Formats: sequence, structure tokens, C-alpha cells
Amino acid sequence: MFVDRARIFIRSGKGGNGSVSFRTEKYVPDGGPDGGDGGKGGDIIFQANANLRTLMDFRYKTKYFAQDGENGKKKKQFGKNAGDLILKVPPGTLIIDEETGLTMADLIHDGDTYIAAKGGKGGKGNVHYKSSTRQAPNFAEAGGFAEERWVILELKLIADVGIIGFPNVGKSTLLSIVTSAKPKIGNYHFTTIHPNLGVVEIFDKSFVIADIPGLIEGAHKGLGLGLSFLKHIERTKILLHVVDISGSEGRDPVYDFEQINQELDRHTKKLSRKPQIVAANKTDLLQSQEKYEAFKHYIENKGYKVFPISAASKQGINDLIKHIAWELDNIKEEEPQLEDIFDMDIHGQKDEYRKVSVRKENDIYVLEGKQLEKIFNSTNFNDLESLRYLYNYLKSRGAIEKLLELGIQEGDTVKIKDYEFEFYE
Ligand SMILES: Nc1nc2c(ncn2[C@@H]2O[C@H](COP(=O)(O)OP(=O)(O)OP(=O)(O)O)[C@@H](O)[C@H]2O)c(=O)[nH]1
Ligand SMILES: [Mg+2]
Repeated sequence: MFVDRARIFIRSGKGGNGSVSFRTEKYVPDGGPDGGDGGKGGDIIFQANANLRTLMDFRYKTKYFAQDGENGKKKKQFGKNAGDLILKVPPGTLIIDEETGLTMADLIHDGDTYIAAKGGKGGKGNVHYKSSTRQAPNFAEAGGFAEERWVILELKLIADVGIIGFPNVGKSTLLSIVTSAKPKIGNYHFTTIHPNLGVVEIFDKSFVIADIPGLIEGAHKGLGLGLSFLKHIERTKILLHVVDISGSEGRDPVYDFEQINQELDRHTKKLSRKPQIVAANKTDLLQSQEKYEAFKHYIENKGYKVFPISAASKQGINDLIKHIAWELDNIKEEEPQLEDIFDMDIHGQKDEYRKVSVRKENDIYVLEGKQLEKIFNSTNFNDLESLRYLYNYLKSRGAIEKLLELGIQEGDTVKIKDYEFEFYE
């Protein structure tokens, strides 16, 4: 099954917590802190893999979780880092953040990778919090948060050549004789219901060719298979436009040619401006040579090259393929069109993480912030120094000042997450 769109949920691993522990060796009466650091949580990484051609797997399994980092241990032992979770996708897959609709990555080449959810950092063990005034820190850092999001995977195939044309003109037959692809072929319309890719080998070169089915007059209104597959030719360099020159179904090849081009134009102007090579297929059924000559004349007048072929008897195929290879060599090398990429790490994400917001709700002072939440999770409320650490953090983020501005008095209630406590400077 060919699937070119999927919606999945991903979550990276949380960082392991730092450990709170003290040395308890014999003959060392007052062992110092020896709590080790937590391990890093696993990342969720997308990786393009040339052996894949569809997003089908993501239809069956829609939720992916990386492992959490291991907690730190006593004797300064680190918790283990969790392994990353690598999700393989076909080259040409866009990774889109569902919430914002922004494209996070466009994995074009085999092996391209993108970290779509970073694992939380491991928390520091209490061994790091020892200072001249704080000999026995009774707290450690909590592991970093996991990241989670819904993402849309959208595949836009990467091919050098896109075969287009009306149903039943012989697109799939052509693909099947020049590559090892095995598309469905039959003497009826919409035999092939999804795009197929094949690799053409010629001399010491090769190029990728895609059979794009389902285009008919009115495709832009959703007729035939509609325009859903046209996105797959957006990144091709050349279009190979196949017509049935014999008119075996009673249609006029010139009319067909113009109709398909109008559909391309309605999709995006860019598509109709792509270089086109025209293959006049089914010459074996051609009744009169004049018919071909008239067609050729018309098409060449429009500035396209025409090749008479018979996919059934393989006549003319070699010349056509050689010409395509030559044209691909000589085309001015345009980089495949990349999507606009949005970097989730810049654009204020970090500032957002560090921001502490302060507001008064009835008589309660509410503090909120992502980083605050993390430090709060690390706080040991039975330990004065740990509380002091939290206090210093709030002060450094300007939150204490803000509380005073809002008129906080000693003994008033402050709320962080679900916890309420009294304020003392
Ligand atoms: N006589 C003759 N028949 C051909 C030739 N090329 C293809 N055919 C036949 O035409 C019919 C349609 O061929 P396909 O390759 O399935 O056509 P298609 O353009 O892929 O059609 P859809 O997938 O429906 O869009 C099949 O019965 C083929 O055997 C040719 O050169 N000569
Ligand atoms: Mg077909």
C-alpha cells in the first residue's frame, strides 16, 4: 500500500534524576555527598532511508516513545543514557509540527536525520551542589523534561522524471519496460492507483522515474484521482508527457495534451513550466502516418520534443531514454525545491522555557514557568538549602521583585504547580 501522509505522536525520554546520596564508607564518619548524575533521555530521530517508498508503517503504529534516562546512583555513579529511537522514513518526507503547521524538516537524501523531540538532560547529582557553606546538600537536580508533539509526515517523492498523461495511454507499461518496477497495467482507466518509482540505468548513469496516475480533465475539481498525486511531481526535473497517438479510445491526442497541461497549470504554474518531453505512444496501432506528423508539428511548434514510441513493441524506447538522460545532464542544475524550514530551537523557544510568569489570583500568588517547574521538581522541601536554591532562582528570574510589586506580604500564599506555601523573604 502506498501511503503519503501520516499523523503520529512522538515523545522523547525524560532525563534521569540526579541522586541524593552520602558516602558511608567505614572509617569515613562524615561522608560527603556522592549522588551521581541521571542519564539523558532518548531522542526521537527521523532518518531518511532509500529502501523505503511509503509511510505505510506509520498508519499502523501511531505512537512512539523514547526511553527515559536512568536515575543517578550513589558513589557518583551515572545513570545510563537512554538509547535514541530512530524512525525510518522514505527520502522526500516532510516533518510538520501539527500544532503550528510549520515544517520542521525536509529529509531529502538517504541518511538525512532530524531530531524531532530531544530527550531531557540528566539531572545533576547532589555531589555538584557541595560548596564551602553547604557541606551536605540534601537535594539534587531533577531530570530534564521529555518533549512531545503530534507530527504530520508528508511524503513528496523525489524523482528526476515524472510520467504524466491521460489514463490508459501506457504510462505504467513504459515504466515497466525501462525499469524493474512492476506497476499494475490493464486496458482500463485508473488501473494504477498510486505513484510508482523505478530506476532507469543507461550507460554508466541512472535516474529515477515516477509514474503519476490519475490525471484527467477536471482533476483539479477532484475528478479521477484528483490532484492528490501532483505533489509528487513538484520535485521532478522533467515531465515525460505520454499520449496515445493511435487514438485507440477515440480521443484526440492534441486535446489530451492540452487538457493535462491545463490541469497542471491549475495546480501550480510552476508545474506547467517544467520542461516536458512528449512521447507519442502506441505507434504500433497507428492507422495513418499523417496523424503522427500533424501531432508532431503541433507539439514542436509549441517548443517540445516528440518521440514516437511503442511501449508494447519497445520501438523508439532507446532514443527516448537517451534523450531524457542527455536532457537531465544538460538541464541547469536546480536544487530540488526545499520547503521553508522552521527551527524549533530558535524563535524564542528557549526564552519561553526560562520565563517565569507571576500573577495574583484572588489572594494567591501564582508562579508558572517550564524551567521553574523542573527546578521545583528537584526541590527538597525539608531542606533549607534546597529551598534557598529555589528562592535564588526565582530572584534571578525577577519573580521575587514582581511578587513584591504585586504587594505580597510575609505569610501570604504562593502557589507553584499544585503546591501552596507561605511566603517568607
Ligand atoms: N498496442 C499497444 N498497447 C499498449 C501500448 N502501451 C500500452 N498499451 C496497452 O494499453 C493499456 C493501458 O496501459 P497502461 O500502461 O496500464 O496505461 P496507464 O497510462 O498506466 O493507465 P492508468 O494506470 O489507468 O492511468 C494496457 O492494456 C497496455 O497493454 C502500446 O505501445 N501499444
Ligand atoms: Mg498505469
